[in-house]
Amino acid sequence: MGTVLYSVAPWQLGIRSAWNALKDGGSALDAVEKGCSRCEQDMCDGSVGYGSHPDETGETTLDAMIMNGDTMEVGAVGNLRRIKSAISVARAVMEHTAHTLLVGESASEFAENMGFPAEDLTTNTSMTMFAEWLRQNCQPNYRKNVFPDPTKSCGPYKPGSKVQRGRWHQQERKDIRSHDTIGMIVIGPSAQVVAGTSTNGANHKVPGRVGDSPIAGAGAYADSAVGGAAATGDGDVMMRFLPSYLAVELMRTGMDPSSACKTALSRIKKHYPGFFGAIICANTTGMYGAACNKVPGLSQFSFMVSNPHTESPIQKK
Ligand code: SD4
Repeated sequence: MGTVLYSVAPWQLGIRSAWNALKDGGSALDAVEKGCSRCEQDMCDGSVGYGSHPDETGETTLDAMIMNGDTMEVGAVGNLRRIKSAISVARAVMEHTAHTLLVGESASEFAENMGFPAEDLTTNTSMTMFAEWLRQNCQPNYRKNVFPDPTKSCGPYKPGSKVQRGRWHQQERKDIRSHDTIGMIVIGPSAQVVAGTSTNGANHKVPGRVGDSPIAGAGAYADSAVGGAAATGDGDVMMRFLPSYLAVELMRTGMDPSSACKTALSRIKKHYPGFFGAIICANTTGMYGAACNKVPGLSQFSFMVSNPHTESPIQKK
């Protein structure tokens, strides 16, 4: 019937929704959309969907993409505001426009025009996170945009300042709970490969920041002639290396999925040995693999698989 691969935390409901979509006769595109949507609605781990990971102004924004490996079409949204169903908006971009990626306020206006409801993406949880971050990092007169102390890590931004504003605190970058993505590869009954992602990105990001998740070849990639890949982790670093594209291209040369995943991550590791990230890959024969850059003492990523041999998802680390 097909295979569903799914990263990264044990969010069983997402993979079950995708698998059920295939069982009900849906396409691989439907399965990716349903699986990611389920996680968006459930606010999986606070890392996907609304209500968590506010930016430096307290707003939660979303990134998502979907790629059809039959046609090589991609639909994606970055920094999407006010709309909860990021993966469905991404699919609408793919199916109802000639474009690939829409961002920010314009993406939200597109979504509203397409009938998606505008809703508040903040919750008590996200407001509490924001308030705590302000308290710990910003000057009391943050609201007035006056920053006598340039070592504090929130705006306004000035040229020449070496302060890594908007960068997550080092510990936070390495804590899986402060950022994560649902990344999904589905190989449908007709061997169509579809990959997709959805996330609310990095906690306390600079407004306007778009991560790797909605970038084709970075967050995910699919080619029905070969297979698919999806990545999670420190998107600011990972998107510089297009790891999902590289993994698919390595599988095209005949490399097995596990080795392709490892090789794609090792490129990043060469320049950023301490980066935190992971990738999953599957080829059209149903073989799959995953790799993770292990950072000592820190939480690790996991992934899940459903296929005709193991209808209940198996979780792997
Ligand atoms: C991002 N890659 O926005 C996403 C978040 C993530 O583990 O997956 N973090 O950078």
